[in-house]
Amino acid sequence: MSEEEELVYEVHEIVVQKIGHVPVAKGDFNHLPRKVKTFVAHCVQLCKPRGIYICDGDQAEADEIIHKLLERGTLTRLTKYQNNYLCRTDPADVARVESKTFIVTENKYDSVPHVREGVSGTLGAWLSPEDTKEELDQRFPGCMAGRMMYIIPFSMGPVGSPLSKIGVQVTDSNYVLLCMRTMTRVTPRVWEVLGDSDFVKCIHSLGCPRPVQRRVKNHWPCNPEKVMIVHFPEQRKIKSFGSGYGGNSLLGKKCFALRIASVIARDEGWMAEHMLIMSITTPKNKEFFVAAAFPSACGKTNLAMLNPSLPGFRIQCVGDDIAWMKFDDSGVLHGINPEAGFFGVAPGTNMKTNPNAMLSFQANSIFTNVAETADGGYFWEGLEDETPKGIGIIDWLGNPWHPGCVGKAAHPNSRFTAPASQCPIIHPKWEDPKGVPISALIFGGRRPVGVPLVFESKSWAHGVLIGACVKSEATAAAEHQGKNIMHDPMAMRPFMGYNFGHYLQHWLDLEKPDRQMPKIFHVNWFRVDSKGQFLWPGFGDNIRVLDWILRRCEGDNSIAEETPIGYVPKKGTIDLSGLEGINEDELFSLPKHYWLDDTRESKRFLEDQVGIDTPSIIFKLLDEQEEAFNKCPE
Ligand code: OXD
Ligand code: MN
Repeated sequence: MSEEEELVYEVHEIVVQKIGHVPVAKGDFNHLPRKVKTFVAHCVQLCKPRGIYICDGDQAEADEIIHKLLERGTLTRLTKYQNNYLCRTDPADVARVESKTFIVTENKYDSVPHVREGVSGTLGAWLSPEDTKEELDQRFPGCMAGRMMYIIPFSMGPVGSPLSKIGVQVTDSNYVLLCMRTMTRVTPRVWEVLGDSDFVKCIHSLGCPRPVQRRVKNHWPCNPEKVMIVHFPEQRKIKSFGSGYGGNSLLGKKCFALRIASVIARDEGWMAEHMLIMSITTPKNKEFFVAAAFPSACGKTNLAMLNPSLPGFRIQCVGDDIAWMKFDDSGVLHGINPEAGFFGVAPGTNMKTNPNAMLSFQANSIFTNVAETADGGYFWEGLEDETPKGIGIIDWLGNPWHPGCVGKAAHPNSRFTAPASQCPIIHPKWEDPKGVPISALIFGGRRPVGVPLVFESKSWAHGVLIGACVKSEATAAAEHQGKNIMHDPMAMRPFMGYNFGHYLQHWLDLEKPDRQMPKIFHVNWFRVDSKGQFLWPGFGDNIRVLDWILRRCEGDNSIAEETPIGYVPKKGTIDLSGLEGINEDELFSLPKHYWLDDTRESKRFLEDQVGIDTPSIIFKLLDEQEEAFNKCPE
């Protein structure tokens, strides 16, 4: 019996139900599955909320919560649209806090790799169970005093799909409840599907018990000094304290669907990845699904909803951020989007860069830390041409703003939260419990120099190496300033739930003779010329690269040539019709000394960061790459 199951709780059903002395404000505690009752009772005893609210996901619940948040001033109605709201957070709570995010296991090396002595590890942070207990004991006891505790039943993936998983989140934030309703499937059907099985336990608190100890800014209670997000993969549990912001508080997303799910996936033989899933139908009416992993803020949402510039192609979106994939009995990899909404970076999104995203959030959406126009609209950098000229704008901090002002109108990590079902090109099978068959996996990053527009791995293992070597220019979401290139292996650096070396081995082990292994590619839309100008137009023109990828998936060997980094397109095999001034030679060149340096740097990174946990084939392939470049003419 676990510590939680041993707890004794009493339910009194006289006037209102009570757990201990805490009244149940909504819902029927008696009808919850047994293990959920135990979990909730434990949370009540620990957090001491003033009441318990068991969520049912219906519209009346949303109306009630929105009404409360409007009254309090946390949300403002954006009157230009239907049921759209603006939320300004405390300016100290605007992004994921990687430095306070930990994985807790008995054995350190289950969580993180053996790094070289004197090197600080960047692939996840481990905290011992003892230190974790000490930290959490300073935070959680009584942390919900004077606040309601919301109990949120949610399914990641279609309710009841064999690929889906169930979580229960308790939170004292009704903003979090509202967003969880969009980003996951919140419904009492979850209780039925769950029965007596286990679920992922998610405990979230703003860390602001009443009476509040710190000044609350923007009606956004939080506790930035004490933020802590801890994952217990062995217990399938997450505890998050002090932040109400997206990735820290919507625990179904990064915490569950990536960090905890990557561990479940390893144990059960599947994959939980930071990948979009999209469908491409060719002019010959053949449909393919691909999954693609790019580091945060590299345009996954834009690619997932691409508006193709080549005639005859059709794109449909399955998901924009996370893919759960499993080989079926016939050896075909099938993927689902475990999420139900988009939590996208707002700045840069407009009718040119991503019309389908724009159309997804014209109603029923929440905008966090964007600017507001005087006519009740949203505004952010990138919307200048789509906003009435001269209109009054209030920035994300609540101050008047006009073009040319110092400072940004919207926070660079400001977000839209929109139901995926509202995307005009959402795939009819996006909720298919079987998932969709995946033909290709694509990695990518922002690589201004050296890296060609597209290349293909020589084998599955070589594809794993390509994923392990993903790097990108740093972004706002990654908490870093400046333009340095950072390693983000598999685009999972901030989201790894276990030892990255073991993760690479898990990927390698997925290859089996009776499986149709997807082909693996790497793309780079961001290469620049010597003047710093992009060599590739990107956005809708990326269909030209996808077209080449699909022809490779169909087995066209005439369009590729082998190089030390893999297969690249033979000159003239990417469809450039209607495009002018593309410098194919520069776009595809493989500068020998750049690649020698890059290969050695990647090797050093893996030696430093993954050390003895790195599967030996990875180093062997890197050595082969270095040798092949050494043999290339100057
Ligand atoms: C995200 C991220 O929010 O990757 O999706 O940071
Ligand atoms: Mn992401």
